Amino acid sequence: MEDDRDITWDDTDLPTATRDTAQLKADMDRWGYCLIAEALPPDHIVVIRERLEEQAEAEAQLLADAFSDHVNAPDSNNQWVSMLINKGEVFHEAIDHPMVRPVLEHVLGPDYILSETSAHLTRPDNPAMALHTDQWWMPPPVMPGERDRPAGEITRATARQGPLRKADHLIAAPMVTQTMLFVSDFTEENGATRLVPGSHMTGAQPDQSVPHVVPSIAAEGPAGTIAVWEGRTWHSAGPNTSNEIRYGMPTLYAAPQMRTLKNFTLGTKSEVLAKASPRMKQLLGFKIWSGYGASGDRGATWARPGDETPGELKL
Ligand SMILES: O=C(O)CCC(=O)C(=O)O
Repeated sequence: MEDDRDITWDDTDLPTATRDTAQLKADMDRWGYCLIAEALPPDHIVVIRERLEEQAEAEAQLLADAFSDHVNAPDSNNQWVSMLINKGEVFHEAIDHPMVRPVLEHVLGPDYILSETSAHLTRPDNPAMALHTDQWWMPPPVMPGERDRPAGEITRATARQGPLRKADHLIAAPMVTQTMLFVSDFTEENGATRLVPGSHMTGAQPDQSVPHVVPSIAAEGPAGTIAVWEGRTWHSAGPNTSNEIRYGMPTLYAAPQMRTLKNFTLGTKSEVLAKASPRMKQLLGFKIWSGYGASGDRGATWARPGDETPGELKL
């Protein structure tokens, strides 16, 4: 028998792609995800796609680890192209998109940083990825005196799993949010991202079985759409049963106190940094947040390389 903790949905209630910011925020609150319609025009998508195809092909040919991946099953037929920040200015608008900003601010607050800027290509026969959240590392809240889970001990494999039911205890806040730019049309057949509506309320990580044992929906839509989901929402890449490659561009954002998936302060190429606006430098993690992220200068606004900051001083 259903009760008010069960998470179920009527397809007609679920988010549809929109450009109405109030609706996007409401969808995030209620369902843990939203879809931004026509975020980038077709001509921009063509340029992004061409750059991505070229980069992915070159990495597949030139980099030995192009297909290595700790998230996907060994029989995967997919490819991640990471650190897109360094791989073409064509990607930069999608990384800091004006329609994504209010949604990020709604979920994470006014300050957030980039955690990853990547592309995910799933090829024909690529199986579904295991369902997961983007904050599997979050220690579950406990009652005073209850033994907590030491934060540094949690791994993807040992994160606490639970059923698709609204939690009856305190749950953690979202600390990250992910966007997915559809660089090709996303269809159920070509492996559109699977999302579990309402799963952000479970306070738990999903069962990681493939094929999935939990119901989900395919985030379908034309190229140029951006899907946004928050850090607690269960999701994965869907299986690609079509004969075409699915091109997606996931970008992960984190609250400013987090360690990020990619180390942009070290990994951003100097020529990219030289052209970066203050806003982009902030996203890359160079702006000090409440004293965190500083690199040695007291009271500074921006971190500087260690070699430019005071070291051992002698009188
Ligand atoms: O490629 C997808 O559809 C999903 C990617 C994903 O799950 C992730 O980046 O966390």
